Amino acid sequence: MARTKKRSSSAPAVRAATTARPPAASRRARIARTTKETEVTVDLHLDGSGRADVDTGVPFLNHMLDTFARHGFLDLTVRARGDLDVDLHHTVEDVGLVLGQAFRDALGDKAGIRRFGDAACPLDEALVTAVVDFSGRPYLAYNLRIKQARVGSFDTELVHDFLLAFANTVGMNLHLNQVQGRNPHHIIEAAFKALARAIDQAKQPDPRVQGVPSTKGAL
Ligand SMILES: [Mn+2]
Repeated sequence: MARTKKRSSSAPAVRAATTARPPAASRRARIARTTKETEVTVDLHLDGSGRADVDTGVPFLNHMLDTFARHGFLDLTVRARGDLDVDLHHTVEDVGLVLGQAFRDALGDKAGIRRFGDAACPLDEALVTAVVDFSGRPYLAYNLRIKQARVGSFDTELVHDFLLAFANTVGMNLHLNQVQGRNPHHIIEAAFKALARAIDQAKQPDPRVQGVPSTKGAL
């Protein structure tokens, strides 16, 4: 009998990145990733109705992902179990990572999509802008100026960690700028709404776009 090599529990159960990506005709993806710190599963449909079913064990993150799905017209299911007894960090960062992998897979080779998107969203006194480019070149310009360390039990600096993991694994350029704001819940929620609306633009098929929207021929 052939010996089968057992995957170690710390090895992520995800496919390695490839340079030439196939089209994702379904615009759906399902990614599961297990490490010694977290277990995360994401089901994503880019052409959804804004329906979210999110349980990460981190209530504020659940709230943000619910908002993100709603305003991004995504169907999104997220299940995460992490070592919250240590810190929220592993779980929040790994959800960002797996969500990004799901986007990357669901976008496929990005043929025929708009690629760029931008949005400005207010929430009471807060106003945040998001500009995205599914460029294949990961970059995050993070300019939220949140003075408070926490929203409830959620560490506000984890927003940066979440978005960095997300932008890196999608392979997207993301510029997030706080125009103004005082309340940290408002600032973060406005950021997630702006991100959702910008991504909704960028993921849209555009009949004028022939093939992959790049002079290089690949993204
Ligand atoms: Mn809220």
